Amino acid sequence: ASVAMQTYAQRAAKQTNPAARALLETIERKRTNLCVSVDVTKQADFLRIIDTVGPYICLVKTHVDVIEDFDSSVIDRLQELSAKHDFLIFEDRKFADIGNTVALQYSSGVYKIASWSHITNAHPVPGPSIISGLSSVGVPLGRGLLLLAEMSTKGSLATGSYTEEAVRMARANRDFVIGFIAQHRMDGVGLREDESSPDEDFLVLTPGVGLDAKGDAMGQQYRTPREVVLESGCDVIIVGRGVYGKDNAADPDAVRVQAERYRAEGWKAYQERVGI
Ligand code: 5BU
Repeated sequence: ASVAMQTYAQRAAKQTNPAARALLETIERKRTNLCVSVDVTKQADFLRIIDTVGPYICLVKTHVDVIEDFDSSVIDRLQELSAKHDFLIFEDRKFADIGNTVALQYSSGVYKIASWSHITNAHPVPGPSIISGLSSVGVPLGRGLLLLAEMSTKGSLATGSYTEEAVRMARANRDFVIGFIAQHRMDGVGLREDESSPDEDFLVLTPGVGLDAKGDAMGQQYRTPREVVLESGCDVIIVGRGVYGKDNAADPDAVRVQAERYRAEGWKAYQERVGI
């Protein structure tokens, strides 16, 4: 069966990258393909939202550089919540520089991302050297990398041959590149005429997911969990404001209700896709 028709458990068993395997196992164990993106600026809001959505997610996505009162205790608390609720961590850093620089940005500085984030991502724009730089830090730690093959925004330039080249770069670095941030499945994308279809399983994590809005005032575009998982074959739905609202202080009950709702929608779309 094509990868899109296999269960998360079947796919977990075949993964060689530890972060990819752990993510698929977590999805299967908790029966959730929901990743919540927590883009808030106060550490108390950040940690409260994560504690509330924890039971319903496989993965939390962070932008730690937007937290105004950041200190290293935020990471300690985040790791405690990851253990308490059984989810993985994805810092959405979108690296985009030369190999030497991204290796430093990934390992060092204030955030030391590689030391706590199971998964991170990079723009393919610099070419394969960005993967070499990041993998020198991430592979020894058992981390996984997603390449940004497509974006959810209006007018995105990541289309066509750019997307195809991103997939080729991933195919050449399977020890570290576990998949993509994209809007569709990428299996077999970018194969040349003389290349046979490889037996490959790339994870596709998809932002730009919302049930109540079509977009925002700054170019974001939303599709439903059903469109993303069932029609486009993506594996994980990434939801931010759809879960915690525009108001960071939203009460935990409202946040919990939305997390349960997106979890249920995402899982139903997956079950329909694989026919279980
Ligand atoms: P939202 O509140 O659900 O719109 O948040 C979406 C999150 O996903 C936000 O953190 C973005 O930085 C991130 N994102 C995105 O929206 N679209 C993309 O193509 C990529 C990332 Br890549």
